[in-house]
Amino acid sequence: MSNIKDKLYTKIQEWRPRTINLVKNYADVVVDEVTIGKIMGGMRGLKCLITDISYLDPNEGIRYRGHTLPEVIKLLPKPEGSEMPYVEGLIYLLLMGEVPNEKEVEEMLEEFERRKTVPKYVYEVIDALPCKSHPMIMFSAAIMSMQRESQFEKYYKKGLKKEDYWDPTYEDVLNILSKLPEIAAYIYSRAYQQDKHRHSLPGVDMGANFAHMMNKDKPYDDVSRLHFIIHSDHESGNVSAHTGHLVSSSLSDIYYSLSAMLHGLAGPLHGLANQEVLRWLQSLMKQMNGAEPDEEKMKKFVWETLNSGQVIPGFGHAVLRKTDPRYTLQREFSLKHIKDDLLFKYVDVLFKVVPPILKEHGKAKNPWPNVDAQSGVIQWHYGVTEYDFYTVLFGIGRAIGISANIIWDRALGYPLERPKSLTTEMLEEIAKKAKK
Ligand code: CMX
Repeated sequence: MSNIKDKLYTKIQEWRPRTINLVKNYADVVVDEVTIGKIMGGMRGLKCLITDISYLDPNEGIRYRGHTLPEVIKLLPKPEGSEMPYVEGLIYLLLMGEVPNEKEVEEMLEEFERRKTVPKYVYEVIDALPCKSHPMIMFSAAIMSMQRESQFEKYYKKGLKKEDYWDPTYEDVLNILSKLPEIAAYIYSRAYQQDKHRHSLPGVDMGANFAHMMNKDKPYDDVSRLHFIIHSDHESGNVSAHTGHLVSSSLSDIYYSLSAMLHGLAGPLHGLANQEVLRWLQSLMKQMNGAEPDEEKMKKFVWETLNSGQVIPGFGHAVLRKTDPRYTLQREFSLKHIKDDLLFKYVDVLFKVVPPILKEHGKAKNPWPNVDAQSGVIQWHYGVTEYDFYTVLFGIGRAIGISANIIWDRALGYPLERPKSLTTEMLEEIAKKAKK
């Protein structure tokens, strides 16, 4: 067993009695109320899931293992000369629940290094798809094609004990996470760069390697680190995380689970929103003839979008009730590195203009910007202008948190997810009785 896996096993053994105690002694304790509003409203806010990897406070934003995002950026070890930490260190934090030291990050880097070669057939699968396919389709197909490598499936067929499920899952997770950046970069070259792919650099971290494969200079390595880190986890109720967990609860392996979560991430109300932001911004800038942002004209454009029945992409959130700290971190990065970028100036004026309009419009519970309002703009500045690709970048990050959750789901023996459905008639009956 590697040092990391060994240590994780110790953590799992220490944690298990807490789960057993809750299930055994407190199963009947009421946590929340299921109302018709919650059932009809996409279970918004219903407290019915468990994860210890991250927690989303509506007014504070996400905490990874108890740490706010600014703390995560500050506390995790960084490559020399970089502003942003190792993504591999973040993976360690999410898995172990503690901030790694330099040596522990080094061990994680080694784990990734020895697993990162992508099998040749994965490229062939991507090549077999039309190069006009959406990059998310290529990404999902590539991940699915590797399902044949699953250690979980192999050992499950041989008769794996339930308490050991986490072990081959851990192997699957590291095997797939280490390959995602190269798969994504290959998709980028296949879709947009006439197949001019650059393979992985040995001996560098995920951020630097991705920048190399995307053929980008500094600070794109930090852009990548920041992007993967802030997108990695957002509790377990969002569509991608919940999908990953749900699929995995049937003991489908990580390849099925991650491919499925990508399909949820691909929707315009979720991960595709960063692409939508760019599309929307481009049409705004076109109307403005590429001039410097003008508040009054922008207000008019925002109202036109709302009045035509569309949402303002990059604003609002199902849980958050303030500016997303993931937005703020990217804004700070942008103010430092790309403050004269015209697109960024537009985004910054929207930050000022949109919230009061959404408040006046009166529908959105949260008028503030979310992560997607900024992320595409940074990519655009550094030359990744093909916004169909942005959800793939989100997907690399999100795969990290979902995978950490799935390892722990297995370690703690979480069961098959199976809520109960009712018919409209049944709800009407319940409603009638409650009125009497
Ligand atoms: N622009 C216009 N209307 C909005 C809005 C926005 N940005 N955000 C919410 N609303 C509307 C909703 O469409 C809903 O209208 P209806 O009652 O007519 O259906 C109403 O306000 C209430 O919605 P809500 O409770 O505030 O928000 P939800 O939990 O239903 O949805 C979200 C959350 C993110 C889907 C929504 O805010 C939205 O569509 N935002 C734009 C798309 C976006 O940026 N998505 C990315 C979110 C981050 C992520 O998960 O990746």
